[in-house]
Amino acid sequence: MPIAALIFDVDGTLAETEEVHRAAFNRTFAEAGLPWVWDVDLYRELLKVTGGKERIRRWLAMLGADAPALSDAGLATLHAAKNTVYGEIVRSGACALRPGVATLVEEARARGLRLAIATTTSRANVEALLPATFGPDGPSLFEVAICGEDVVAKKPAPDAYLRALEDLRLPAEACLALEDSANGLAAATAAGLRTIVAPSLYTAHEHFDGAEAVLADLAAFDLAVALARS
Ligand code: XBP
Ligand code: MG
Repeated sequence: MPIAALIFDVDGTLAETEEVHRAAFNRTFAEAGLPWVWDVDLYRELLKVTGGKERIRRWLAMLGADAPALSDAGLATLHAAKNTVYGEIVRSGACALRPGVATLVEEARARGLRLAIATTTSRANVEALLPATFGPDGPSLFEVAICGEDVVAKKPAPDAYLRALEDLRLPAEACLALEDSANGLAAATAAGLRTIVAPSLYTAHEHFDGAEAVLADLAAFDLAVALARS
């Protein structure tokens, strides 16, 4: 079936956002008086859990008996503060699109393809990232944007992709997913999608069995060839 839409993951796919998330977590912890510092190796481990709130919960479980008592409301407040810091950093222009993303989006639009987002990150983060990276028209480039709040189960569950397909009113065979992580690939594959993977800073060591292609970045993705094959 011909490809009618591209569905993009956000974190690690559109931009290398995870270092911004990590910096935002650490600044938030310090401002809250918490003695936690997530270094690169620890964050790589914690990233196995998608979703910032879920990641903090995992960290509390790792601390075990040393974990402070944190109510659900307290956790939600901490996470919201992290996303405020994330938004500030992103809006300062500190995060650029990954190579090939702008060209791919432009080419896809020129060829009449529809664009969507399926991410586990919070909507506020997407709303900060799109204008800061694509420019003021960024949000209007994607006609569907499914975010963390829109699904019960985050990646590797297929929910975000299934919702994106539903909102696009397209079958999985008519779409291509673009991902950077094994969790994202699992989610897209479980939704029936063919998936192109461009591993990112934190996912380079992962395995991507079942991907349509694994590329250094999306600059290496030839849309014309993919469309001709579909
Ligand atoms: C990305 C994530 C997100 C971000 C943080 O996964 O796991 O949780 O790290 O976002 P994917 P929030 O790229 O597979 O969608 O803190 O807003 O949850
Ligand atoms: Mg990702």
